[in-house]
Amino acid sequence: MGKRMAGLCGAVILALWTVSAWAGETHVVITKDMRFDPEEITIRAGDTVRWENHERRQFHNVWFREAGEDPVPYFFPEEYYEKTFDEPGVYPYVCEPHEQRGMVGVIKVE
Ligand SMILES: [Cu+2]
Repeated sequence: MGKRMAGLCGAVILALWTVSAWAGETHVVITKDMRFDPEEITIRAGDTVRWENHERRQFHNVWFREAGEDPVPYFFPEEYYEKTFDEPGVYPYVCEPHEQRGMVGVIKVE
């Protein structure tokens, strides 16, 4: 392999690594029967969580109240909400209308 070829390979590998490091993974949390499944999930910084509504009729939302955020709009059956976590930490959240029924969860970001 010539020097130029080796340099090109290195550039391609670096580019692929950069893209994959930047993209992160998407983790699914299902809302069904008035609970988050799983209730606790550990992800890496840069990953995304997608809450999918698998109910037949019931809407839900997620509210990171302790982080001082506003509740997100309700998502209905077959809809979802996505949020990317860039900073390591522990992020508890609730479903605003169903917190009293125990619909709570936590995202741990490493
Ligand atoms: Cu709910």
